[in-house]
Amino acid sequence: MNRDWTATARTLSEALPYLQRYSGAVVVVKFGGNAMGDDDAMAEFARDIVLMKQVGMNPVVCHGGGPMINELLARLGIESTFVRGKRVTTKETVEVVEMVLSGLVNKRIVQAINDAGGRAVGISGKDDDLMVCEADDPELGFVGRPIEMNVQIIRDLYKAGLIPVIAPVATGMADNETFNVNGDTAAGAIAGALRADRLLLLTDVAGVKDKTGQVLTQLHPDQVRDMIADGTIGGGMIPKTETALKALEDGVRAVVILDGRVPNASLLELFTEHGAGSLIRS
Ligand code: X2W
Repeated sequence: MNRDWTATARTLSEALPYLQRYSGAVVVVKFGGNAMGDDDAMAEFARDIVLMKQVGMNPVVCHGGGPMINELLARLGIESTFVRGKRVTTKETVEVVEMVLSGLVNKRIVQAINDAGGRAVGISGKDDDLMVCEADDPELGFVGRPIEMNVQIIRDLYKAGLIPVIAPVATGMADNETFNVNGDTAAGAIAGALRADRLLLLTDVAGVKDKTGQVLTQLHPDQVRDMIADGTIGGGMIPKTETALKALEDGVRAVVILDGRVPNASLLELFTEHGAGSLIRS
């Protein structure tokens, strides 16, 4: 292959202002189950995260894994039911949720980051009481809404050169209570508590679209509220944009909703003028 090495060098040079801007920045990356592809795509995601760390940023990975939970529940003969985008979670289901998220999915991401030369540590919202929840809605069972965040553990990890990888499973106020938390909700709560510079929501759509289906690259929170109210934003984009609005209120500087299946999606967003997806900021 005849590569244009001059272009590679120019790309690096053009990234300098972005590297300077984001030096020391805390970037929470939500990696949704739908954005996780095959092993190659996972390896590429991991390389992007390790690159962020290498250039002096503090990436914090919060993941989902809904499709992987569905798969194991199906194998066990348990039906998956969703209400307003959230899984109805019985005592039996929550055990499967914890096994899949804290076990399979979390360790797959940790391993991929470590294989890419990073130092990932996988935890869940239970570790050091990172995320304490109460029941979100009686109809949903053991679905948690974060009411208390203790993010010092995350700061301790990134200051020590480690990359935290967090599964959205949490403790309740009562003993032995386990809550299933929507991955976007958990990422937003963590980003908010950290006052993160960026929250990247990696999903399987290109971003927030207007009525004509065009992706909007920049949005003000008021615009997002109007679009939710008039129905332009619908379906699965509602919880994502609501998470974004809440995170901005909590002090996150900007939220980006982008397609995680695009190669190097995070790098495209952070280190190029082009950007990616929809950026929401006041
Ligand atoms: C989600 C947690 C995983 C998740 C679930 O049980 O599927 C609730 O719905 P994605 O891949 O980001 O959708 N929890 C309460 O959010 O995964």
